[in-house]
Amino acid sequence: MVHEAKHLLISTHKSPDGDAIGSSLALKQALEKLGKTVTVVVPDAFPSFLNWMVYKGDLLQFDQQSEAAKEALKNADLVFSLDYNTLSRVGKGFEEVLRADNTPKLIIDHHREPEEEAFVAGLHDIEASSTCQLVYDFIQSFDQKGLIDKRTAACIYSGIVTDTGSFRFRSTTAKTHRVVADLMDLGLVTGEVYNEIFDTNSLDRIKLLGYVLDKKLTVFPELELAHITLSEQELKDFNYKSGDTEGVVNYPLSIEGINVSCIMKESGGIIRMSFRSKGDIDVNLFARKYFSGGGHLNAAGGMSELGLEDTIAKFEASAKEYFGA
Ligand SMILES: [Mn+2]
Repeated sequence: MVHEAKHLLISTHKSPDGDAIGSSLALKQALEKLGKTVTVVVPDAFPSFLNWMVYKGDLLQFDQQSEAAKEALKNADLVFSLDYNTLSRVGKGFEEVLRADNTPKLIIDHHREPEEEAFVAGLHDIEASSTCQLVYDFIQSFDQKGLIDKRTAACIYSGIVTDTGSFRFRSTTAKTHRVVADLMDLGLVTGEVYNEIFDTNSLDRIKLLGYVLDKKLTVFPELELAHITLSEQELKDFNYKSGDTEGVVNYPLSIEGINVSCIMKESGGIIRMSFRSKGDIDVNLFARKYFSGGGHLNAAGGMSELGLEDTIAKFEASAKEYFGA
C-alpha cells in the first residue's frame, strides 16, 4: 500500500507531544528519501521544547492552515495516523475532515483499543514504548540503508525518551534500549537531544512548577493518591505556554507511598486531565469510566465540562470509589 502511494499525509493527535511530533517528522524524512511527497498535519500548537526539531515548512497546523491541510488531504493517496487510536483524538475540526474523506488510513500507534473501523491497516502494539519505536520498525521494514540519518534518529529518540519518562516506565523494554543503541550507531548523540528537550525551560515554567508543588498539590495518603489543579487564571499568571505542564503529573508519583497522580487543568471552560499510576493500577480504565478518556495502563488522559471545582469533587469521589476498593 505504501509502496504504490506517491502523496502521503501524516496526521497526529491534538496537543502533540514529543512522540507525536517525533514520529511524524521521522516518518516524513524517511518517506521523502523513498521519493514520496509527504505533508504532516498537526491539529494545533506543539510545545516549544520541540522547536529545535521542526524546520520551517515541515508541518501544517490545522487550526491555522485548514485550507492547505484540506488541499493536501485531497491530493493524498494514503493517510498515516500516528500516536492516536481514534479519530476524535485529532480534535473536532480536523476529525470532521478526516471522517468525510475516504483516503485509506494506516495507523501506527500504541494506545489501547483502537477504533478499528477507521483504519485499513497498520502497526499497532500496546506493548511498544512509543509510536516512535514503532515508526523505527516501520522504516526498517523497507530494508533500505540510509533512511535514518542523524536528524531522523534524533526525532525517533525524542519520542522514546519522552514517552518512557526517560526510560523508567514499564513500557521500556530491552527492545527499546536496542532501538536507541541502533540510533546511536546511526549518529544519534543522546546528550544533545536530552539537553534540547529537558534543559530549555523558561523561567516562568520553573516558577509555575514551584508554585504547583508548594500550593496546588493535594495528597490523600489513605488512597495513595495525589492531585494537582490549575485554573485558567493561575496558568495566565505564569504566562502559560503549551507544554509548560508537560511531565508535572509525574512529580506526585515520586512521593513515597503515592501510586496514582492526576493533574486537572482548566482551559476554555473545559478541564483537561492527565492520570499516572505505578505498577498494576489501571488509570486507563479509570479515565474511560469517569472522564471520557483513556490511554495506557499507567498513563491516560480525560476531560470534564463540569468546571474546575465540581471536577475536583467528582475526581475525589470517583477515585475513592475506584481506587479505594
Ligand atoms: Mn505516544
